[in-house]
Amino acid sequence: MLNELKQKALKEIQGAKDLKTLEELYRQFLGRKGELTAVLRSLKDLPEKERREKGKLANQIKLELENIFNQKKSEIRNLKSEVQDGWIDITAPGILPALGHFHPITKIRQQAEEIFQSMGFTVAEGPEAETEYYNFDALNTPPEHPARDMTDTFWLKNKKLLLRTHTSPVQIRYMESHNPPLRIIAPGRVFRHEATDASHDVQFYQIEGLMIDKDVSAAHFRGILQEFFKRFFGPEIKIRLRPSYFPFVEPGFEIDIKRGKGDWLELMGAGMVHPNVLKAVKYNPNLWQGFAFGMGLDRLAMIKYKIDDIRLFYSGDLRFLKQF
Ligand code: FA5
Repeated sequence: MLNELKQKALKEIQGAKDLKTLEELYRQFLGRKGELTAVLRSLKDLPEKERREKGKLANQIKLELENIFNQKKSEIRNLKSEVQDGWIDITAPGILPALGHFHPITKIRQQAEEIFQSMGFTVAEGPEAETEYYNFDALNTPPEHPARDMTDTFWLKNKKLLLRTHTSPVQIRYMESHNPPLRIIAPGRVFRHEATDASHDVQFYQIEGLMIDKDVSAAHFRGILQEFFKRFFGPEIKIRLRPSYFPFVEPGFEIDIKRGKGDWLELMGAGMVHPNVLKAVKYNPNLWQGFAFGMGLDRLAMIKYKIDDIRLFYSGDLRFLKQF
């Protein structure tokens, strides 16, 4: 009888494919209420001789089975993954692979592009290393012009190129190769050799805007601007236009924005395209007119995400970047 029990146990243990089944088998044979345990318990009621013989055999079988159990257990464990055990704990929290994501400035750029594109603007681009002609001269800013000192320029070693100080040169490049009417935005990186503070960095992003048509007025500009801000920020945004000066526009404005109870922050320069700029690209200023603007993308992001120091965007600090 004991040998039959042993054969049965051995067969079933060998057939076990996962730890759970193995545990159940252990309980069935060797557990507190197990079949072999029951035999061992019943020994005390047997006459001494029989008890000794049967006891010896039962203990031997017990040891044998325990060894087999342990062997089988490590065998199954060596099958590596739980998937191979045929048992997956679907309630266990998974380990997510670390996913990258867009930089906050990229997100803001994409959102702004989408809004302008829906208003009929196409996206244009220009080089970051620019010539003096596109960055200054064609924008009505000849070498002796005092406005050249408005921004401190990084000149490249050969002195033939500079790092563009604004995205306005893209206006010229685009108008040179396209006929009016046109509507473009030109997002991109710009560089200025100046001291940094909470709202100024030596490299930052702008979005240039340009619309040229037969009768475009400052009222069109205001309308486009209001629509953009309403869609970008929602209704709680306030806009303030101040008269200002840029050589490539006349009249010129600066636009500040304020969100909720926050402070006013200068966001962009803008104005009606100067006739000299139109002449530089061989457009007839008596026929064509338009507006242009240059918006600080970082400043837009600062207001949207309530960031009080622009330098955080380029700090490479993952604790900061992971929030977006
Ligand atoms: C210009 O760069 C003009 N090209 C804008 C323009 C375009 C005027 C077309 C008229 C027509 P300004 O230097 O003010 O203008 O810069 C424009 C915006 O860039 C600022 O309003 C501000 O939002 C952002 N900006 C300027 N300097 C910095 C800086 N150091 N760090 C971060 N953002 C800056």
